[in-house]
Amino acid sequence: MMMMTMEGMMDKVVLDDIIRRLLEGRGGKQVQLSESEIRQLCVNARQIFLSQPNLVEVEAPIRICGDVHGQYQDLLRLFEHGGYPPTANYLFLGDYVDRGKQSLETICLLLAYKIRYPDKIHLLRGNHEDAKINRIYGFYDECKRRFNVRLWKIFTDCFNCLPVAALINEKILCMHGGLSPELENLDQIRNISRPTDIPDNGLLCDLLWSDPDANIEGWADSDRGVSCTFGSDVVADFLDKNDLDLICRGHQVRHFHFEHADYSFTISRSCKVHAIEDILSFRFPFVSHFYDSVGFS
Ligand SMILES: [Mn+2]
Repeated sequence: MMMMTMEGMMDKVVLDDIIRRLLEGRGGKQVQLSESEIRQLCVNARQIFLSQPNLVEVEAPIRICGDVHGQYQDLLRLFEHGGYPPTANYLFLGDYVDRGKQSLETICLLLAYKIRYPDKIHLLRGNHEDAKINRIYGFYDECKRRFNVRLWKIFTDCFNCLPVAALINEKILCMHGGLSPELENLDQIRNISRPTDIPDNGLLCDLLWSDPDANIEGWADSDRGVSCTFGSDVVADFLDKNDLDLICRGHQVRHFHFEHADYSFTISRSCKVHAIEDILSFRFPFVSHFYDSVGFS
């Protein structure tokens, strides 16, 4: 519906052709879209991000995916496993670019799906969807090598409009990093204005950068040198005050696998340890599937 009311949206046929070519990258082949196609993906996706709230509200069943970091083959395997859009709903928790070899294919496929199926796939912002960071960790170099710096700047304009959090069934709060000492209620997230870069401190910074730490109480400084860490007491208190069941986040490497009568899922790079019992008591088809990836995100 939205597609018809928005001006300058790419045609379905054009999008489907872009998606088809990107999917031909299975097996490691580089897929080189044209600069103008990528620019259009960025401009159209930006428009859709801004038309949807900064706290995206979605319903289960939905597949939640952690950091992809330019590992395009992993992204394709993830869709292979979980179903290509629009056959399943997806929520990605950010960090699409940097570190891996194919940030461009990764972000282009995700943006193309977002434009094609705006209500079936949601992309949250990670701390790497920020010019200060992806200037250093690989994305800038890939844009410059395969296209030019102008295109990297167009991506920056798009990333500055990504939403920062999602709420599933009004009970599960999802974001890339974690909680913030400034965060008291969800309206504060809804009210963060866009476009914006990611500041060095404060609410938006924490949502994209903070980490849980099971060994502390309250808040502590982060070894990352940015934002902070928080204890399980902070999580319990926040969930209680906001009538939530769970916080689901990416940003760190984690490997869990467990199965349950109602669902089976593997989580790496996502979901805080504290929450596992909560997930087990939360009965709906919930799949979060990832593949091994590199280090700290
Ligand atoms: Mn991260």
